[in-house]
Amino acid sequence: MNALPRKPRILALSGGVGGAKLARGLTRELSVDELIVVCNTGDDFEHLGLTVCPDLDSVLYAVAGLADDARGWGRADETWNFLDALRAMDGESWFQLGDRDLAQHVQRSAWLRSGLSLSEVTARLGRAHGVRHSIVPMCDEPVRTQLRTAEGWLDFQDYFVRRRAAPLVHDLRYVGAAAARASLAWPAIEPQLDAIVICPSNPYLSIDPILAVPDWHSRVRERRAPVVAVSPIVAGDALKGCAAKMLREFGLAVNPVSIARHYGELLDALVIDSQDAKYANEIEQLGLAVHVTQTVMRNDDDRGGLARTVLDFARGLRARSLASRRA
Ligand code: FO1
Repeated sequence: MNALPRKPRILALSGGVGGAKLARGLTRELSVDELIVVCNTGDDFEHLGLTVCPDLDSVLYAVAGLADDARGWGRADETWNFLDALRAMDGESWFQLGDRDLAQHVQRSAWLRSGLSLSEVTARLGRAHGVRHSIVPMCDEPVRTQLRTAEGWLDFQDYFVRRRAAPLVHDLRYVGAAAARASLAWPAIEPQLDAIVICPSNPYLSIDPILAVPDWHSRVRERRAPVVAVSPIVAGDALKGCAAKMLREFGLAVNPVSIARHYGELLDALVIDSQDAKYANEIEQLGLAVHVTQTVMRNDDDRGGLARTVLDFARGLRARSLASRRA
């Protein structure tokens, strides 16, 4: 396994897609000793006998420069021979596995079957792709996100991909999270942290599963460094995925104020998009610091730029809180 940085400055919590973009930006701004990215594994599932870890893979592929940016998941320059052959046999083709991506799932599953932990397997996959930064699963035990819908409890991928996120969602649960242990030893890391960054990922589907692991929840709650989130909601919508749909179904406004309220006391500050500047006051009234900037990441310049902005903002907050503690 890659040695984890002993003195990381930034711990990022991430899902796939939007989170992976900021994670890539952070790896461009921070050295391998300064960053750890903790990924959601609540989306993981067993499919065709393979263990598929979509968010870990989205982050690994994004950081390695292998991601398909337009699709938001899987690899660029993909071919689909396996899927076509499977379809011709009337196999389970609702979840699209590209040929190159398939190799990742086959190799991961073989390593897991040989007894390696998901953390070790992820480090090996990262090394194989030339990733030097630490990208770790939130825990080694399986955790599975399920949604209570009008059709009953559904497994995440069944809801999200097979049913195209159409069923109305009433509730969520993260099966296995309560008994899971965080993948990282904390005492060695915490004192050096400048900030915990919550990437612009779906709070219910990507960040809450991480926080449902009791170790992660207490670490975030008892942090010394500021927790800074980037809103996944921009101009009344989610850039990708179903965060906006879920907010609506829970009777909440689709704006960054709902994101701030959702994280509540776990959050010190929120970065919101310039298009949502009008919400800054309302969020400040909740006791949070706010930074308004362009958060939409179309290319690597945007990803690096947003990472820089978030880091400067977080370090400013950290310096202010240290100064006020000294005063
Ligand atoms: N998302 C889809 O909407 N359709 C797919 O067929 C699909 C396949 C897929 C294969 C590998 C992988 O790593 C991710 C894949 N995703 C697909 C994305 C994934 O289901 C979700 O985007 C994430 O779990 C949400 O972060």
